Amino acid sequence: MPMQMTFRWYGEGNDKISLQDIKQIPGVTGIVWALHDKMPGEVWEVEEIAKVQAQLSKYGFNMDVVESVNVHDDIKIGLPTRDGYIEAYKQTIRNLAQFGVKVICYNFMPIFDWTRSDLFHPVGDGSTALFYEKGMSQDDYNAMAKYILDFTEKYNMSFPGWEPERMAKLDELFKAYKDVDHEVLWANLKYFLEAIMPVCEETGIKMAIHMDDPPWDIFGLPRLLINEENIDRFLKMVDNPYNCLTLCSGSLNADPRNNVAEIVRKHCDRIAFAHIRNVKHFENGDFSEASHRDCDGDTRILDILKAYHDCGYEGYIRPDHGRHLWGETPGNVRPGYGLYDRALGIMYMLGVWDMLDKLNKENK
Ligand code: DNO
Repeated sequence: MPMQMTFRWYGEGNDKISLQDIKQIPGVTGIVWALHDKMPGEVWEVEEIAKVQAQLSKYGFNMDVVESVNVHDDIKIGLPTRDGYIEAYKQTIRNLAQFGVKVICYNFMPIFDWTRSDLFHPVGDGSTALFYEKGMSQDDYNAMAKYILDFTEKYNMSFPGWEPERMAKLDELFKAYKDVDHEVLWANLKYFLEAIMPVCEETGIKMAIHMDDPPWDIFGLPRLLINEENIDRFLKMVDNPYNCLTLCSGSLNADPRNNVAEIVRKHCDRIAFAHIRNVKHFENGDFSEASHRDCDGDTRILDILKAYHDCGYEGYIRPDHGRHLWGETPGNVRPGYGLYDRALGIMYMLGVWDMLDKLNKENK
């Protein structure tokens, strides 16, 4: 089985891109989906999942990968209430299994999911991309959250992991996390995974943790999935074939010391889902996202694709964020998730992959 190309879609009424448009991108077999109106901790009901299945199957797409079933803060903090939320999570896994879901992508970042300081930063060619100004984002979490939430409110959007209900209680959340240092967070992650692994074994669903984005502590909050050493620790900590990675090249490579291709070669059998994204670094630690083409950024996309190919990767893959192109402006595009640059990214990846396949055959 070859690797399986997928495309993230935010759902009917929640994404301006249609399944019909996605169908025209060569090679896409599955849609990476989620029930985006669910709060962390709520069970995903069978009837709700069935609705999405009906939409996807009309176009012949599979629903094998979910991104994300978000983990409740009480689990990350380690509060006594966590057991109830873990039971709910297990029920969601069982419900998803009824529809053939194979992989759940999730993250274990305290309070915030991905963070950026500019969602539409000029790239220099007339397009824009997500941008992170290291200095600015370190200081004032309220200012950073306000920037994102003003955007989502203005354009009537919601970002996964940025639920306004949670963000309204930011100061309270920070207080609740005050004793959660790296070691406590590791222990809480282990507790969560050990509790759900039996359900994963029973249903065949792999849990694939997303890398922390950006890969360093922010606002004093600990982050774990940030480099090779910590990925090694994570996989050993719960050494189970259902405990896997969503290896996000862009998240990891925001720290230029990370060599993503090396991590692919080391842990290929535990990567259930690959996110391919290119990042350009600036000397002061800022970074901008870039096109998927190798030479447009510093992530070494060609080395990464070659590593997956050499390992015989058969998991799921998707283009990650793209630039905003050709009339994609605030208000008509989800930041990072336009149609065009992600479609170009897919063609780039498939071009590289097909050529590697061809060379392998010729050399046999
Ligand atoms: C950003 C995404 C993340 C990712 C979650 C997974 O665009 O890569 O939001 O979906 O961290 O839980």
